Amino acid sequence: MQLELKPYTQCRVLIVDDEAMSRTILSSILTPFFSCDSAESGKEAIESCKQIQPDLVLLDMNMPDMNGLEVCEHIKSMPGGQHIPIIFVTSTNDVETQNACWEVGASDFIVKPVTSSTLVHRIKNHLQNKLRMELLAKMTFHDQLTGLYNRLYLTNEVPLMIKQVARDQQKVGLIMMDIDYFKMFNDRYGHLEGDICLQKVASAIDSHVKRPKDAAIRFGGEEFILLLPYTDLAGTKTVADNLIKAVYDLNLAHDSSSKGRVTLSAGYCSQSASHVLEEGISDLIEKADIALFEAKEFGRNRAVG
Ligand code: GH3
Ligand code: MG
Ligand code: MG
Ligand code: MG
Repeated sequence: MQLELKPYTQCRVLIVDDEAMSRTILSSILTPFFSCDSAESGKEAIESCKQIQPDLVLLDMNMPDMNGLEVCEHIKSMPGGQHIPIIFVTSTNDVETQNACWEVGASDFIVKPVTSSTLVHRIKNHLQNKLRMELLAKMTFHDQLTGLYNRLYLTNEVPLMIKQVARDQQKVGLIMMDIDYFKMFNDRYGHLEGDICLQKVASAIDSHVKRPKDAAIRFGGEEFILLLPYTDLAGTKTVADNLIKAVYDLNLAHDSSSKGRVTLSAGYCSQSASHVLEEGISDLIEKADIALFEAKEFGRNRAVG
């Protein structure tokens, strides 16, 4: 997993101002340090936020279509918008205006004319905080070795997603996977090769994540879960069979296994999301686990539902 903060030059700063001269001045100050985009109205700013997901917004207060306060409120209510720092840059410097900015969620307030170096450093500070928070969130919910989601994600974030699927009266599919004879793999090739094998298998599983709400999770040592919202049993079976084949096709040597290569076994199930909400995600996991046990019993390298 990538644990470094991206460089400032890759951070997207959106400059919002209705006056062309202001946009030009701000752009020329900031372009050497950040990746800048600009918008000349409130509506355009909101559209840009949807399109490019900026890392920070510099926002003018007085604009003809929407004032800065309205734009700020709107951005803060968009998905992911609450994490975008918004800095007001304005010539209006009275206490009421400043307070109104803080109330709608401003991260900072800078009075025109701006001092170039102060502006650049303030932006850098806000960006650093944002990037650190993003990194922490990523570390909290991801497994370090494989980069897949971890169990904390499963227990803390997945129930929220299942609630949405229940509201839509749809099903949730779950595939529980376990690498076959992995203890023998470690014994034969060593623990470090074992780690590399885990990464390759995880990446094969991750490549089956097709939709934004699908989630590949490292459940334990060599056990993985693929969670498929809005998927019935037939759909879940198709994905499970494809996964078994994908890992087989990696053709990773494992001469202590009967197949001569690394293989996967899987158990799968699908249930209505409202049932999962009532019984808990552990019920779904248990069902898949029982099916996984059968897959092992029936000879491994297969999916059972
Ligand atoms: P089965 O086919 O029945 O699943 O047998 P198995 O050997 O795969 O299952 P077992 O549960 O006996 O062994 C799992 C092994 O996975 C043992 C453990 O050392 C290894 N393992 C767990 N986590 C890691 C890890 O992070 N890295 C490596 N290299 N090995 C791990
Ligand atoms: Mg203006
Ligand atoms: Mg296991
Ligand atoms: Mg195993």
